[in-house]
Amino acid sequence: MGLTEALTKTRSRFSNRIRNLLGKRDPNLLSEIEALLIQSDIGVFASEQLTNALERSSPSEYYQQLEKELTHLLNLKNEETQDQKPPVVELYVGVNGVGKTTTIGKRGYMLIKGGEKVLFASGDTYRTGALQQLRQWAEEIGADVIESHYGADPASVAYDGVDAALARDVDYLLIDTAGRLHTKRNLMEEMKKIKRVLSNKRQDLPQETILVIDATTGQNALQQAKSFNDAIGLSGVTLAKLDGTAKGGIAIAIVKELGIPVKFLGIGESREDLIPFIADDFIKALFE
Ligand SMILES: Nc1nc2c(ncn2[C@@H]2O[C@H](COP(=O)(O)OP(=O)(O)OP(=O)(O)O)[C@@H](O)[C@H]2O)c(=O)[nH]1
Ligand SMILES: [Mg+2]
Repeated sequence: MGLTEALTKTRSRFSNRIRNLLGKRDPNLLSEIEALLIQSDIGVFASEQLTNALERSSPSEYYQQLEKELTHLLNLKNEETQDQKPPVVELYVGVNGVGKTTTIGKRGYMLIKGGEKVLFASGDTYRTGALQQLRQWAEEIGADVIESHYGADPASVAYDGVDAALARDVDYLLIDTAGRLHTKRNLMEEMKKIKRVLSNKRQDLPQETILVIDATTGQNALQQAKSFNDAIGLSGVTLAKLDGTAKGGIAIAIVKELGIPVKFLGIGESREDLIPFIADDFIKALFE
């Protein structure tokens, strides 16, 4: 599945409805457009800004103008990552069932295809099934996985992961975490501890803290991004399950309202189904 196909529902909710709106001679056209933009999950802030930008054009130019402004708005946040010293440690966090483990599998595949050596570590030690799932992904794509055991301390698994990555000369260490704990321990506290242990190990670790969110949950996903960012600091977001949802506009709200870059899009369940987020492509697919 490609991006254009994955965005089918989002596009029909967004672009088609805007086109319909533009076809009508509505005296309140701009406020109708603003309402529609907000309903498309792209956020109040971005919607207002976009509508204001339209005021300078005539209605016949609105559609093109919207596409241009959206691209502009998203590109503002596209920053290049600096040279990272290996192993690059990517910590994946998020509430249960959003797609963390699957994202790691797909991301590993993306890296291995690019010639990188990849190691997985499972910080989800609360379920034996979680370890098994990550091991299966490692086997499928040819990544290494460090053994961690049911009940082990996730922070110590992360610590051992870095040691193993250094010893084996690995380029990328991808760390999976739990979405729900079986103890009363707070998920955020646990994530903080993992980050602390990593940065004590080497100051620049982890280079990436990536929140995985489920695109089908819309505004709820935005709220999760805000809470995780406030609690542990995020370097990026992966928007999983973009295929089959009409709520893909949430990608724009995350960048614009929270200022967090969207790094990857999950567009299916197989190993090929993770793509880098490129603002121009995303907007183009949305307006196609
Ligand atoms: N359609 C679709 N399904 C996805 C995508 N990413 C993950 N899934 C599915 O979502 C379900 C949950 O994925 P997991 O990777 O197990 O989620 P998790 O966040 O690791 O879950 P926990 O470990 O229980 O917290 C699985 O059935 C995945 O196949 C995606 O981009 N598209
Ligand atoms: Mg998992």
